[in-house]
Amino acid sequence: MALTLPKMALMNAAGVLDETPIHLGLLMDSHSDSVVIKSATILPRYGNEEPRLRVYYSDGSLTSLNSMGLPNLGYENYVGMISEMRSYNPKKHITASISTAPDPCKNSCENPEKHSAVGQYSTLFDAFQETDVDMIQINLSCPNIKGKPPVGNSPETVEEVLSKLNYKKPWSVKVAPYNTDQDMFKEVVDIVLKYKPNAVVTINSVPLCMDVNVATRRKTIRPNDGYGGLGGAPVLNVALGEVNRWYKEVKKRKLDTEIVGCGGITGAESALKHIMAGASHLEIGTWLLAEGPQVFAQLKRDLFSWRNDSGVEDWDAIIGIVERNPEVAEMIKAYETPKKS
Ligand code: RRO
Repeated sequence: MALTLPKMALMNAAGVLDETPIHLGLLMDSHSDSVVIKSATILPRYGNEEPRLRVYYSDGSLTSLNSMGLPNLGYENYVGMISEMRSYNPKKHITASISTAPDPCKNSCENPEKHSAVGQYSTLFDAFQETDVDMIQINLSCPNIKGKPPVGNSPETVEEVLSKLNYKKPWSVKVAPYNTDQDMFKEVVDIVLKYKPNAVVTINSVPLCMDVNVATRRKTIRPNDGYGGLGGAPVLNVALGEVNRWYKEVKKRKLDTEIVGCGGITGAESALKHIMAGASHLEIGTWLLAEGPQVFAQLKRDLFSWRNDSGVEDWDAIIGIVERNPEVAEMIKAYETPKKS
């Protein structure tokens, strides 16, 4: 099924302001084009111990560090909210997000099969497919489950999961940055794109990052020995590399899969970098956390005024333009290379 999203749709990054009905209501009222619901698991979860989230300026750059640990109300609660969200604003595109968790049955399982990664994703995917959501995002990249690497770090599990789902609605995958493991990137790209998702969302937060509070001389978050997922301005260039690499893989295979750029968008300039690298939709995380849902109206206004001023008639003309402009890239390189006098 085709995506029903207009080009250059703006939405919250999964996990930001999307866990409770009050938060979802604020997003429904915002100028976002889609509302993404917090990644849902089989059972409700409190998540990791606090403090588990920091949003701060690091030498002037808006940054976030989180080890939330998948706090969510459990899929049955979100399934129950969707018809109300739909009737509140019938035009808003709604995306459900799903994730596995360890011990979904709290060790009292009579049917362990059902609680394997495949079993969990299938249950969640089927449940949201029965609702009125427009898209289902399969989160393969939660970095913050103690002792459990993200599912997307195991190409075999990704294959097993994607091969078993019964696709009826538009769907996407949310992936981790693979910039430090080229072999894994190649394997995961081949598997994911074989199943022709409607969209690939890249990147999730950058795992195993840490911050230090200089005043207290301590790590700033508690779970996982202080390590968590980094977001905000410092991850922009990692995200641009990943958006561009996925974009090229999609084009190579002549697929319709769209790239949703996520990571380091804190204004129109970083958003335009994502678009020119290959993103046709954008997810906002840290900036939304810091400044609230008005960021969607601000970004939309600034992007459209840039497009007007630049005489760009439609977004397609500019999405992935860096790939069609190699000679310009060369020109810029020559211009920027410092010359010895
Ligand atoms: O809840 C989290 O700790 C979390 C998730 Br599920 C995710 O996908 N990405 C992230 O940075 N945090």
